[in-house]
Amino acid sequence: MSESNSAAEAAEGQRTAPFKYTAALAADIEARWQDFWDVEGTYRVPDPVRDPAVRAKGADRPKKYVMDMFPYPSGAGLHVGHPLGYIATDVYARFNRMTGHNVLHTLGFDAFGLPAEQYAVQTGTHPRVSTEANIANMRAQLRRLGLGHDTSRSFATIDPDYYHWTQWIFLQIFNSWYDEEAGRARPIAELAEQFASGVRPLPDGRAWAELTAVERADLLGEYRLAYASDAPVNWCPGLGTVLANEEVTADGRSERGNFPVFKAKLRQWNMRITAYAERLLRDLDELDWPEAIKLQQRNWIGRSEGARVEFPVRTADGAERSVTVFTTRQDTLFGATYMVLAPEHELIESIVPAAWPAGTHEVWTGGHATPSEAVDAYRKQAAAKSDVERQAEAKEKTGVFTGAYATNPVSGARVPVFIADYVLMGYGTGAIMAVPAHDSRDFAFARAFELPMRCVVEPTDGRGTDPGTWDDAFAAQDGRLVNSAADEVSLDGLDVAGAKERITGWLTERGIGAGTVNYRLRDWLFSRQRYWGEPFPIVYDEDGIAHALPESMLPVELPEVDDYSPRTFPPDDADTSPEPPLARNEEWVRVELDLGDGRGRRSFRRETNTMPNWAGSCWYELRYLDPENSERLVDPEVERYWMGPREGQPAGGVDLYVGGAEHAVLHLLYARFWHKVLHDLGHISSYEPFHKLYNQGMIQAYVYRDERGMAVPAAEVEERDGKYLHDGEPVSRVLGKMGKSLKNTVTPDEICAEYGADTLRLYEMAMGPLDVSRPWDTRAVVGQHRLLQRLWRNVVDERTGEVTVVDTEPDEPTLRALHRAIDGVRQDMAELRFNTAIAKVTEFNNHLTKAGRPVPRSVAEPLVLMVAPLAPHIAEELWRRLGHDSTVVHAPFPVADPEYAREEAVTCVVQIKGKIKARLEVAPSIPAAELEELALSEPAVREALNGAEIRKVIVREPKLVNIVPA
Ligand code: ANZ
Repeated sequence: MSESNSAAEAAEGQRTAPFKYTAALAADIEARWQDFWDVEGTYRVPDPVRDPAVRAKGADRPKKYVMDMFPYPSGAGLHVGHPLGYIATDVYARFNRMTGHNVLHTLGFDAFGLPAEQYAVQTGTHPRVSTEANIANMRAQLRRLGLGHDTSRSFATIDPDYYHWTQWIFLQIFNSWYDEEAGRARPIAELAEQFASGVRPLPDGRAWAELTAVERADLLGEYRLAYASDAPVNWCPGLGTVLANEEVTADGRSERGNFPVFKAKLRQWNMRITAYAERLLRDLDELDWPEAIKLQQRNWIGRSEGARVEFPVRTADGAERSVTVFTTRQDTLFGATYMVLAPEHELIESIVPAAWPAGTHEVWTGGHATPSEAVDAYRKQAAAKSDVERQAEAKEKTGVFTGAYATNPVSGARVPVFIADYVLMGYGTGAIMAVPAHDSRDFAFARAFELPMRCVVEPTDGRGTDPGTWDDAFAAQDGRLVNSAADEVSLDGLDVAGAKERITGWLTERGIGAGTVNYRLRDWLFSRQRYWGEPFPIVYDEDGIAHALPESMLPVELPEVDDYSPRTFPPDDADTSPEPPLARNEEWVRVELDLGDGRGRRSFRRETNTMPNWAGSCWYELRYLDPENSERLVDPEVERYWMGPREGQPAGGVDLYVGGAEHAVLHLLYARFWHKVLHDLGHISSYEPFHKLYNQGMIQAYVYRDERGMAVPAAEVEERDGKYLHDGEPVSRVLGKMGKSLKNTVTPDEICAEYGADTLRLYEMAMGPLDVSRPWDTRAVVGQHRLLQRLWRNVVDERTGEVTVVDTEPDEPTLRALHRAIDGVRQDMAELRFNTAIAKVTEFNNHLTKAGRPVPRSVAEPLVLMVAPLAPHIAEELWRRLGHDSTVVHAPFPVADPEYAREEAVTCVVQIKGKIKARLEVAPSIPAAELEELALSEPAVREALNGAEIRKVIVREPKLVNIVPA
């Protein structure tokens, strides 16, 4: 539609039908009701715990807590793809309000993070200033969509009132340890007490009283759920910060900025999420989440059952030591013909001899004169690779002999010890027993290094037991054990499971091994060298001991600095270390405080790292419940009301959480972890944050590119005879993301201006099933606008503006159509099938249009009510025009009369070889399979068949089934 055209049309329309539903009328209606809802506080969620009046009235009303993954307030604002999920949750929340639920729905902002900080670095604008401006802009964009949020509960993670509690939670985690026996977190003070009283002996056998303050702090640090350690971390000199594993790409670069990332030993904060591995895994079973997301979490946690086995080894100076390996195939112990340590393994230094042992194979030495030379060279080479590169299946196996031998504990064989990069330090024990006959990587390595192989599980594919003749390892676990007998123990003849059990028992008895469970999950690196994040509530004393600040000193507010950027370094200079921006503000860093520990005022240095931007989103579901509470993070009774465990939701949690599938592991795992710690410490009753998770699809957009491959503005592309032209030149079209750089952004503001928010909402919901990605098509939006125009016309006279409904009784077909629509729409809405709900509303509205006006009030009203969750503004307007003086938002959703909702039955004839044997009354929409089953179980049919075998059944649903016996 060209502009002049639509303007002319509008003028014409204004003359002939001044009360037609147009963009102008929609704009008027929408602005008016949005203001009204604001002023009236229509969406304010009453607090049923604190407010006795509400409690009395709403005691029997079920609650519904609906939540979106909150947005990062980017400077670019929203495009039409962003609100897909927000509209969906809004429709769902509105539907639930109308079906008698006490609904909590609001939206905050996840506002710490890199973009604002980078913008600050570039422009000198304080991140708070730009972030708050972005939030204001986004709020305005969202308000225009008519989202029924309780805005009084909204907050941003950068609000000191909010991060006060983020810091408070950090303190709870810091001040806790995981008691394996109790299976939960407990206050660290209780552990210190156990040490002090002797109930729990110290690992090194000393008495607690003998320990210095630093030693005590170090020992407790080994247990705390938040702890500082010198672990190897991902250091990115180009960004000037360390990164979590998840922020590093498969080829070892930073996700953001694509700079090289190095492994460096730095003192950093970590969260002991690994303590919760088993519970994070187990409790997935209690959640109503997409299987795909559960699977990703399971894989991320990566539970492996196996054993630890000790292999004796002699150090270069003759001392007896042992290397512990982790294996999932302890049954193959007799087949372990060599060992591999990760290049970073700490034992290497002590076992490398001065010279190559006599008879060392030439390929084992890598051409180096001495073992230590070989090991040093190989370690350097390995340090430059990412874990993913190192583990690539297809990669040629590299490594080098350490010059040392270990002993296979069961066969007594002398096995050479190698280092190789396919063994990772961060997994298991960083050492493996290599079983080339039954592990493909070991097989490839053994072939390359001419190492012996021993078959210990008889192949079931007929290849024989001589690995010398094989092309690959026999990794299947369905064979029987062979070549696995020693004086003390034999596994021969057992199956793999039996062999695992026997050998594990044998190892355990001798104290040289034990069954164990290993997890792929790593502790969570929790500090960043950034400005725009939550400061840690931690100070260090002169001995470098970390102290938690007392609660009364929270929040620790972000101080001002002159320069927001962390110091960055040449991207490939690995020998650098991070310098956080907060460290530059000496006045803030050095403090004199009385921590209330009886030691009076002392000098401290503040922690200058900040928390990663995942922190704020780890617990926001709790703060929406009680956003103004200045005494506690959330009142326990309020939490119990909204999130507590109940029937069908044993772990409790938000009733519906909608967001993108890209958050499958990080955010959702971190949030689950924090929630569990808070639960263990008695602060909340639920032990999972999100009961039901739903991933909405993406709104995609066409990207048009010219011959040079440059994106051209999508809005300027014309379609002619199935070809796409820009400035007369042909352009290609592919489906992609929506974004500024692809020049295909459509904003909700544009669509609201052209059609109104109700049309936009309907269009987004009608595009397809919510969990499926769909291409945006601006030209199709008008279809939903026309639906609203027809709806309007069924109630309001376009020329006079008068309501046209009448108080006559609807005819029977109309009643049937109405109740079928109500029945279907109700089910669809409850199951988030908004596209089919819209189809049913459309069908019914068309029925009314065809049946001819005026429309009886008794069908117009339920129609308006059915539309209300989807298009709330027009529904509110029509509802009021129909004479109601309270809001449609809380009006009851219509209930179908089963008498009319029942589908009229049709008669289906059942034939056998073309002869009619029975007649069935069935629903017209009966699926073929169901009809077939019904026909076959019909007594008359069974009698006629008399047990004969059936060759074929022809179903022409709903009217015919023809059975052809053999
Ligand atoms: C001997 C063996 C024989 C193995 C065999 C496999 C097959 P998942 O299932 O992923 O836990 N492994 C252990 N630690 C490793 C490390 N740090 N880096 C690389 N590989 C490591 O895999 C466990 C198996 O991966 C272990 O079992 C070990 O090889 C290897 F026929 O031990 B196995």
